[in-house]
Amino acid sequence: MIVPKPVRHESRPGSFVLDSRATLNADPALAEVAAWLRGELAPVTGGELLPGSGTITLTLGDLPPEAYRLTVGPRVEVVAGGPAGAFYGAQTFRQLLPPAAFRRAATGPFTVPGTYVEDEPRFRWRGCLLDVARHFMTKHDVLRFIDLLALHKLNVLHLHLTDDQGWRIEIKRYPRLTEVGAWRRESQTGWNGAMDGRPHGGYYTQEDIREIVAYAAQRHVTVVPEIDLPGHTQAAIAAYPELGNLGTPLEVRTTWGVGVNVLNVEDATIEFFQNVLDEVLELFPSPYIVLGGDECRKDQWRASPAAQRRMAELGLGAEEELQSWLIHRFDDYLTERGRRLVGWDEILEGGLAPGAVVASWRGELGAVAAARHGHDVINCSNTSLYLDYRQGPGEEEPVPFGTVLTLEDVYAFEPVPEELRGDPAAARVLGAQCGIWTELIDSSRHLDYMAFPRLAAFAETVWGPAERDLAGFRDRLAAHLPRLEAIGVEYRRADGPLPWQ
Ligand code: TNX
Repeated sequence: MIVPKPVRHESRPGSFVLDSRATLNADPALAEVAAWLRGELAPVTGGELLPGSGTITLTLGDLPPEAYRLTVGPRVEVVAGGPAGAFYGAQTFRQLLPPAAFRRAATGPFTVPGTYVEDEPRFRWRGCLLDVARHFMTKHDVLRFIDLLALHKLNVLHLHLTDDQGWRIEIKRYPRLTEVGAWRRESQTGWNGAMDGRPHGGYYTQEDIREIVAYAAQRHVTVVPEIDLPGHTQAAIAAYPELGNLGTPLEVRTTWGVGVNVLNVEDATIEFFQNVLDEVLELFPSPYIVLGGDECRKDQWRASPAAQRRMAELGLGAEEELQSWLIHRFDDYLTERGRRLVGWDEILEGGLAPGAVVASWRGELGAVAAARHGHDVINCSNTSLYLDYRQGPGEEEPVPFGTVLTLEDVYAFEPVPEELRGDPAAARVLGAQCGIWTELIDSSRHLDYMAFPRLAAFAETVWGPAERDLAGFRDRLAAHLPRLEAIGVEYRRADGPLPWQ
């Protein structure tokens, strides 16, 4: 009962016993995977899982990089196309152990029934966005979350690092971004009076970021940073008022919703963010960098003589074109440095920058349009994948946010939008991504509740075949939930929340 469901999974005669006598041999190219597996199995094996007669072996074979074959009999053999495949094979092996093996203090020996698994993912972008701007998650919480993504064979953590309500990454050249921008004061107003209003803050130092990126890389998760602009920038403007349009100081925003404060379009502002990006690129090896582009209100540009002058100089007729011009400049900047810009689907408005990848969130229309124009697309549809939405209609749900998105809704999701099926443009869909926006999620505990088990359903949709089998998924989930429990994940129970909120 593996989650996500492998391509092929059969029983075989015999069994394997995992105890302190087990040994682990790995191809040198898989040394990191072996080190990780030794660490994960240490509570079960009671020690080192040293190289020896090779009761567990990790080897390379002629397969795609993320594919693996796992055979369990008197020995355990993982044959993989590359380190990622070996890692997924090892993750599958862990799931063949009893749930107790996921405890930090586990007592073996554990017997694993004879098994053969053949597996590889359908999509290469299997992502989850975590908004650490609205509510900061500690480094420890992020590392733990990366382990949970990896357990489900997800491979992208999109970290939403900046927004109106907080700037969460240290930038050495501009210390006020975190000295000022990472902290918001107490307030009584807001969209959700019950949970908003407390003073709040926090940020990651560059050392923290390096650690997060390296930890994720060991687990074959790419951390894709987002610096949201030109909207969602009030925290940055609070730190450096010259970035805004008003010429008067602002504070880090203490309410939710789409704000009016956006960046100005001066050369100095573009240069400021290019300098920020220089540090970001240094920290994140990700080929993809997200620069937002979402929900940018144009009111201030309409009212600003400087913005209007710029539009006249550039011969632009509408403010949407001004945003598009700005995004093009950043697209050029990233392209020159060998990276690709990802933007939310609003970057389609006013003309899409040539190399840009579209993260389509407002349903799937953006995904269809961008793919047909030859752009790579990540399906982030809010109607299927926004895990900040409530999981049931009940009064006792901890999130007053209106839309209901059940486990079954997520499981029914298909990464390739219906309109693109059978169209060669479907090949432009790199994959899909859940969104965990945290206006109303203020702890790791609450994050667990919103993410699980819906993230397990998502993993099946983006790893496994296009066909859905809800009954089969329910069975797999019944076997999987005790693993989450052993890890200490407070997932949502089928009958609703426990009264901890
Ligand atoms: C829309 S998705 C947003 C976020 C909010 C989210 C709440 C996107 C690109 N923008 O700023 O947090 O809705 O669900």
